[in-house]
Amino acid sequence: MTGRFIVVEGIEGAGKSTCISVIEEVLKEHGIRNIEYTREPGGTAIAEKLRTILLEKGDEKVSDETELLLMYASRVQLVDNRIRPALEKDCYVIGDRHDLSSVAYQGGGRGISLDLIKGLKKMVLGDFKPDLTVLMDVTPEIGLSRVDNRGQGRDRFESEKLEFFTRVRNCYLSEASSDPSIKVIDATQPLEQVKQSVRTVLEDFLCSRG
Ligand code: T5A
Repeated sequence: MTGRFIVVEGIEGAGKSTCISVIEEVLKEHGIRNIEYTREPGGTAIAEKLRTILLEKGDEKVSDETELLLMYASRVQLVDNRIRPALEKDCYVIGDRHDLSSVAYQGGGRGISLDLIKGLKKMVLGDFKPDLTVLMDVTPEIGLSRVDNRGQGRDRFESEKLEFFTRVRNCYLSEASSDPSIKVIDATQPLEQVKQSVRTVLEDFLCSRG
């Protein structure tokens, strides 16, 4: 595959949308026009139905294992139907979340064994992984206050307690410490500085790829 898969990760309100717009800007400045956008969970007709099930607040409790399996069901639909075909056509794919979200939320947050999650990933997606992951790092206090400032209420995940997001964040940072393809951005900085940090990461990535 000749395309590149760039993923943006982070807890709620970390500023992933801002990061995605900077990545798009830098790619275009480098003359890259073939860009596809994805979000997870979601991104295909079936995966969007799974997204609705996963995010809505209902009376029936979603078991942690159900949540994990639905996340992967959605991901496989997206990788098979959109991401791999786009990469094969030399596209750059910018993903709003991918596999690392399952490690951080279902592993770190819910407490499901990381070995189990990584085994499941290997079984359904093999060695498929992003070329670059930009991890927008904020404290849960800041992230959730930004979510609340939007005034759109909280979905099923956003309604979790602060401690849940602290575990998610710690798991993200722990994974980043052992994987050089994950670049951490201090997303508590003022917006202009955050944008500059993302820009630097992208420029370095494109430079290293020649
Ligand atoms: N999930 C997902 C799992 O549990 N497992 C998985 O495997 C996967 C794939 C997805 C949910 O599913 C979970 C994680 C999620 O809970 P979603 O709607 O896609 O749900 O949720 P998010 O991805 O978290 O989307 P958000 O919109 O909440 O987060 P963003 O995109 O990071 O937030 P963004 O960019 O809109 O920024 C939030 C606000 O902050 C401001 C922005 O202007 C915006 O208003 N802001 C800043 N303000 C000040 N200074 C800065 N530096 C700022 N940066 C942004």
